[in-house]
Amino acid sequence: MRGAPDLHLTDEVRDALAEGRPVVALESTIISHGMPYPDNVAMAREVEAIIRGHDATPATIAVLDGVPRIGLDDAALELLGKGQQSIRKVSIRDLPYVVARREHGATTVAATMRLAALAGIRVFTTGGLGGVHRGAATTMDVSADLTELSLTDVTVISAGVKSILDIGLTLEKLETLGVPVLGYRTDDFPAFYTRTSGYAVPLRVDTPAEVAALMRAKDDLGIRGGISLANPIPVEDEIPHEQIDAIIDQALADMDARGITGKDATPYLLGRIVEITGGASLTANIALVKNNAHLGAEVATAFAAG
Ligand code: PSU
Ligand code: MN
Repeated sequence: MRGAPDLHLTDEVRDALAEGRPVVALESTIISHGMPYPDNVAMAREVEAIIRGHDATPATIAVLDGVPRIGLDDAALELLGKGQQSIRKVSIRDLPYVVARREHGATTVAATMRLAALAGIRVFTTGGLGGVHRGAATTMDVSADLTELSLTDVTVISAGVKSILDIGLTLEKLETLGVPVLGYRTDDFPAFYTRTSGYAVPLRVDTPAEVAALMRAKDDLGIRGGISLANPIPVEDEIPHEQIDAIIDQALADMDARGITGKDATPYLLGRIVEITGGASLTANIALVKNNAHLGAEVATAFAAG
């Protein structure tokens, strides 16, 4: 018989959890594979500061030398941000591999959710969720983020799903998987760079307390799995559809021309969109991640208060 997983929690995260204080999980694929250096490290630090500003405790999650880390120090953020291609992108299937080989790994939404849940953290904020890729009818490329949302009791705050994915199919898949998809103060499901996607949000909430109440109701009903809370990018940071749609189409065409598929698809597309927009997409991405951190801290606080 094997024992409990060997997780390493920082003292501040361990203390906060033991005392029932709010803790917010953060992922590391966004650091190693979602943004260029050094903006990625600056973003990671700012997001932690925002969460601390709400009197909540940030727990950025990654695997270092095979040990799942719940809470990272500054040197670890720098390592993950600078390492980029030398740091493996770790989704659920990759977790046992990097642990067994004592490698470093930057965790996706799916892997971060699983490690957060193992540590007892219920709220997680990020930028964008993975989903059903365009053309999935033939490629079958559907992010493990979606299956993880059906399994693991963590509320994930994102700015919705960007249109590098098939937003309609992603929402259908989440319905099939039984995942509550909540729009925060919106009736239209947000599309990451834009506040609207043209798809109605399945359920709407207007306060962090409503999200916390829904989490408790789900627990009481014995319904396992996560919640997707979609928080639109602030109006002033939005990139209009007229601008971003053509750029995303261009990035998708470039990806196909280069034959890039599978786990490399999302990082390639994000990087290419930053290139084509001359950095404007990165500015928007950082703004929405920070916006989500505020909401994540509020939700964690409301849940801890219950
Ligand atoms: N979307 C973003 N930035 C990101 C990601 C998605 O805007 O960094 C990352 C997240 O870690 C997400 C992962 O979990 O990409 C999804 O990858 P895949 O599609 O290979 O499952
Ligand atoms: Mn994929």
